[in-house]
Formats: sequence, structure tokens, C-alpha cells
Amino acid sequence: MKTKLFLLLFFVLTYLGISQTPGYDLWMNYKQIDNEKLNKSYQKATTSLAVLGKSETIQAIKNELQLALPQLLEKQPEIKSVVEERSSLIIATLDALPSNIKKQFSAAVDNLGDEGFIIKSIKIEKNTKLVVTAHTEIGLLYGTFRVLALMQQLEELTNLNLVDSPKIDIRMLNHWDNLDRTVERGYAGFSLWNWQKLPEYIDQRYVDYARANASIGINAVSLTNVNANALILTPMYLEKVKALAKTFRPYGIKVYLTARFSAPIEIGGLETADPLDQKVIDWWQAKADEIYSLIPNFGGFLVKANSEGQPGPQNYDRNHVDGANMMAKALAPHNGNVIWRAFVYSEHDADDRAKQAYSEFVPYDGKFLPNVLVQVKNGAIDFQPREPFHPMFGAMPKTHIMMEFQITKEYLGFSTHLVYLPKLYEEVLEADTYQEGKGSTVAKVLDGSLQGQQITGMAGVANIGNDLNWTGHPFGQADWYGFGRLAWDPYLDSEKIADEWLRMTFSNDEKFIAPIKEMMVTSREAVVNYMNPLGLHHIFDTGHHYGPGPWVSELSRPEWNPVYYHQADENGIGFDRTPSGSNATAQYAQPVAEMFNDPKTCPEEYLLWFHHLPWDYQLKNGETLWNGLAKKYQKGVNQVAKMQETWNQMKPYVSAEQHKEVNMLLTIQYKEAKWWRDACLLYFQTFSKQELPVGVEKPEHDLEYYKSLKFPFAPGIRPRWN
Ligand code: BDP
Repeated sequence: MKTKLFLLLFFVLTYLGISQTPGYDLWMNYKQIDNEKLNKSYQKATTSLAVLGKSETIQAIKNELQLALPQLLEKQPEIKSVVEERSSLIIATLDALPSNIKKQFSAAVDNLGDEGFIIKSIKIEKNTKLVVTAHTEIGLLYGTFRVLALMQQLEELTNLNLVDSPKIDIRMLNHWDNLDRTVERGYAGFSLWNWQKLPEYIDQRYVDYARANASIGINAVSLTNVNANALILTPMYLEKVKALAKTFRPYGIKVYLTARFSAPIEIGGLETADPLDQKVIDWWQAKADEIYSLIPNFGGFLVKANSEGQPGPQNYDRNHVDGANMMAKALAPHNGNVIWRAFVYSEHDADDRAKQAYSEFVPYDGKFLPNVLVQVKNGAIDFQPREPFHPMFGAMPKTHIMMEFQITKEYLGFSTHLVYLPKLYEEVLEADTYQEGKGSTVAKVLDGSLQGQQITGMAGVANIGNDLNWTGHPFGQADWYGFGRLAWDPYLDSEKIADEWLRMTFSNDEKFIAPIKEMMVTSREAVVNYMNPLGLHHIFDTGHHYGPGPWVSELSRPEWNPVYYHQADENGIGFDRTPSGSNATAQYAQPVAEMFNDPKTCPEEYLLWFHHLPWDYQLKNGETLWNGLAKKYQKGVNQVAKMQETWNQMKPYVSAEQHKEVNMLLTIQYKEAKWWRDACLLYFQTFSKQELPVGVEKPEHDLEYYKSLKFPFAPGIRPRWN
């Protein structure tokens, strides 16, 4: 009796212990399989494990199995290093498989690549065995995570024949982490990288971070802010970077660093950073050699140059090609890459900001060295709740073009708003550029299948910090997860990804999955409605981008002011980017340009992005533009109210703590959605001079009140840039 009580207490405490840090385990939250039939079948499949090999990656595979199986199946796995007759789950590279098993894997192996895997049930005599195989051990690690994910999602493991490999080479997180541990545009605490304690102290979090990334196939991370500090390239910091790189290596993750263009001056003692100066060239070459002597699998440099005041080749009358190729030559002997960002707009260029990256970069097509990738944001302005796809996609067929998404929610409500971003990513990936005719989707540009690029990549600006649950909002984890899945396969369905994530993170109960999945997939449209409907963009308050600031007009550079983007006046609202305006539409291929040019064919979600239209312009549903705009704002607020209602019914399926946490966050989201609606409508009303239509609630305060709100300590604001 006593022992029973003790055991009960133990389980309750363990359970409470786990629930004290809800969310730390992410989607690798290996809950007990409570489906009896499947539990039995998984037990059978894992009766005896054979994991072949000795490397650190093989050890990582064993560690994961040893962590996961006791929780999923309440049993400590027996793991052998040889295949025996009784082995039920075999994990081994193709080369290491015994020949009688290997011969069952002929057809699929050719297209596996270095990172793909096969999970197949085979029969040897009368015994069924589940085999995870690949060309490399990293492939095995990915395959192992997939087996565990299948169990977490209550999928059958019998009769499997699953072949999967990533469609994109570089699947990368960009951390905008500063050396003082603040995170630019970070809303989940401080940076994970504890530079002061490195290299000696390896936080378990680094390992868990690597596990999480590997579980979704992320294979590259850039540790530091694109607004870079040259110190990261000094010997003291490189030792610390080496320690992180070593921790990540078993998980197939390469480390990149942001390289400040003026580093040769700042830490190298040179007088110039001119990319054509021999001393500068030698300095970067020596720096690359030094880094590779410490970190043999170093990925390369990520560079923000001549953008928002950052130094770059143009400071020396050179261009992006000169700068990128100089660094590329230094890295090439070590197989490193240069990722050169295309996020540029100049204070000396009065042209529409949306046009500048294309105008500057497209003429350089074919001029970058083969180990250069040009990293392009998903839209031409800056990670807005909705933007049309960037016209550079597909427009540089002889250049390695890489995607940059933002996972952190700089313009999407920080870490307090529930906005499921894979829906946004999917919209961009599916967009048809028409650059090589119909069907030239952004996804096909990115994976190289459209124009034959040899290196492909997708980066996401991380939403991760040292908050207990990593991402601040528990649902922010879904954005990290979904980004990884789409970088692996840009053709995946965002709804399916939400389904996977919910099952692994929370519950397999359909009564939970169906409504919450619906809530997630509609949340993106909700935020567009209550922040930036009908193609409005960049009307955020200054600097920190927290909350609305459509009235802001006094910043030094015109394109930093929201009034530049919405152009509201008594005649109407919107930015004319047609031939009668900035003609940004000309950067798109036909028939896309033509479609955007005509307000009648332009999708309404981009209407005010491309057109300046009168307040009484008639929308497709017959409403006037003013009424339609106001109703969209209201709709967004209503959608958040609906999200609250949905979540309220979910108590039975999540812990009390998790329920309360999301509940509180939704309360903030609702409050802020109303704030957006009221502030924007009151402000635009000063131009439209029309009443709010029926059904749109009256604002709680007057415009002056909203204008007076100041947030000097809003998180994530740019600290000093260097
Ligand atoms: C903007 C951010 C800024 C970044 C910049 C960039 O406001 O903090 O430095 O993009 O991507 O979104 O370089």
C-alpha cells in the first residue's frame, strides 16, 4: 500500500514537475501513447533496437530514443550495435546494413541525397522489421525523428515505405542576437548564447535547441545579428563559437556568422575595407583560414551591407558583387558560402522603396561566384502581415536566390499575438511569379527546380530566446516548427503542418485538434484584418513597431514614415505603384504586372499596396472602400473574439496552466486588435470624413489619446548597432 502511494505521489510530482515548465519540451513532448492498440504495435516495433555505428550522431540518435521511448511507451529501450534475428527496429546507413537487408533497398536510394532517409517495413523470413536507412548518419537522425513523430501523431508503423529528403539545401535560422544578449526584434527573452560562460560552459539548452532543429531538418544557424559586431570574428569569440559549433555538429547543424564589412578596420587594424584592396582581401582570407582551423564545418558568412547605415562595398565605390565575391573567394577553398542580403534601400534614392532591391540587384544576375547566395525577404518592403511576393524571385535565373522569412513577429504583434505564420509562408511559396511561364511558383524558384540553381536555401529570422518556452507565446513554437518543415519541403500544406504540431505538442484528441487547427489557420487573416487590411502596410509606430502609428510623419528618412506607405488624403488612400505612380509593378513578369496594375483584377488583399483609390471606390462586394476598410478592421477584432471563445472550450484537453497562459495572451491580443482598429479608423477618418458603418464599434478613446501612447521600453528595439 505504502509503495503504491509512494508511486502515485511520484507520478503526480513528476507530472507537476513537467508542467511547471510548460512548453520547454516543444513538439518533442513525448507523451504516453494512450491508444491501446497502437501502443501495443509500437511496443512490438521497438522490442529490440539495433543502431549501427559509433559516431557522435549515432550517439545522438541513441540518446533521443532513450529519452523518447520510456515516455511514449513506458519502457527503457534495449539498444544493440549489431543486427540480430530479433531486432525489430534497425537504424543503419545503407553501407552498414547487412547484405540480406540492404538488398531490399534498391530503387529509392538514388534520389536520397545526403540528408534523405527511408523508413521501411521489411520481412526477413517470418519476422517483420522496421528499417531506417540513409546514405549518411544525419539522414538516419532525421529518419529517427520521423519515426518518433509518427508515433506521437498516432500513425501506424506497420507496412511503412516512406522515402523523404529535403528539397532545399540550406535550411537556416538567422538569430538577430547581439553580443550583450539582447535580441533585435526578439520577444522571447534574451539570447540563448551565453557568451560570457562559453566556451567552457555548455548549457543543456544548446543541445535541446540542436535537437529541436534537427527534428525538423534545420541544418544551419547564423548566431549573430545582421547588424553585426566585428568582435564576433576575434579569437576570443571564435573559441566560443567553436564550442557551440561542436555542440551542434552531431545534429547536422552548421554555424554561420554575420560578417561586418568594416571588420578589417575595426578588428584588423587596416585603414580600409575596400574589397579590391589586396590587404583587405588577404585579411579576409586569413580570417576564413583561422575560422576553419577552429571549426572545420563552418558554414560561412551572412552579410548585411550598405543597408540601413551598415558598411559595405559602396563606401568604396564598389558594388555588391565586388563585396560578395571577395568574401566568397576567401571561403571557397573551405567550401563555405556567402549569404549576401538583398534588403537594401538607400537614403540617396528617392525611388519607391519597394523597387530598390530589385533595381540594385537584378543587373548583377550571373555575376556572383557560385558559393554566393543572395538572400531576399519574402516581400519587397519588410515582413509585413501581408505583402505580395518579392519581384526578385525568378528574376535572377543565374543567381542563387535564397528566401528570408521572419519567424519573430516584429510586425505581427510580437510574442503576444497568436498568428500562425506557416500560412503566410505558404501563401508566398505558392505565389506564381510567371518568370518562366505559368506555374513558376516561388517554391520552384527556391528549390532550384525552375531555373536549375545548384545551391538553394531558406532562412527564417528566429523567434527564439531564453524564455522557458523558447518563443514567448506557446503557439510561437508552431512558427519555428512550420518554418523548418517548409524549408525541408516548400510544398507542404500549412494546415497539415498545424495538425502535426498540435498532435505532438498538445493532444491527439480530435475535439481539440479540429477547432484549434481552424483557429490557427484563420489567425493570419485575422491579424491582417485588424492591422493592415486591403494591402495597407508599414503603418506601425516608430522604431519598436509595437502598435499602430499611421500618423507618424516626422522621421528623417521619408520611407521610415507610415504616411509614406498609406498616402491617405482627402481623395483617398493607398500607394500607387502602377505606371501612373512608381511603376513598381513593372518589376513583375507578365501577366502578374498587368493583373496588379488594374484595380479590378488586382487581388483585393493587395489593393492599397498597388493603388491609390478614392474613399468611395467600389469594392467587389459593392461596399465603398471606406466602409469595406472599416468592416475589415472590425472583422479582425471579431475573429480574435472568436479565437478566445474557441480556446475557452479547450480546458479539458490541456493543462490548467497552459490554458490560462494562452487565455491571458488572447486577452492582450483582443485588447490590441481593438487598439489597432480604433487608432487606424480614427486617423483615416480625418481624411475620409465619413461615419463608421453600422456594425463597426465606436472607438473607446479619441485620436489624440492613441497618438499620445509612447512605449520607450518596448522589447526588441534596435540597440546600438555596433
Ligand atoms: C527590419 C528591422 C531591423 C532589421 C532590418 C533588416 O526593423 O531591425 O535590422 O529589418 O532586416 O525589419 O536588416
